[in-house]
Amino acid sequence: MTAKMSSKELKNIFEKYAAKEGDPNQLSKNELMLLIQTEFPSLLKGPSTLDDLFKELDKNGDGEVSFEEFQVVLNKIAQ
Ligand SMILES: [Ca+2]
Ligand SMILES: [Ca+2]
Repeated sequence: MTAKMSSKELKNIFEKYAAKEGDPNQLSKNELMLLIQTEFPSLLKGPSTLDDLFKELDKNGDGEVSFEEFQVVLNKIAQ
């Protein structure tokens, strides 16, 4: 059901949510939660929780997700 999404479309979504609070180029956990719940709710079905997803995406462990880190989601929704 998920249409293939380009990196550009993903960037638009990222920027929309990343700008809600704090650094506009980084997703906080709150912002990620909103984004996933609204745009990709299917990612939270099954065993992975938002906490798991956030930890997985935040590769450098700074507590926020940059667009570079966020792009991993593209592979997930393509599955
Ligand atoms: Ca932000
Ligand atoms: Ca990070």
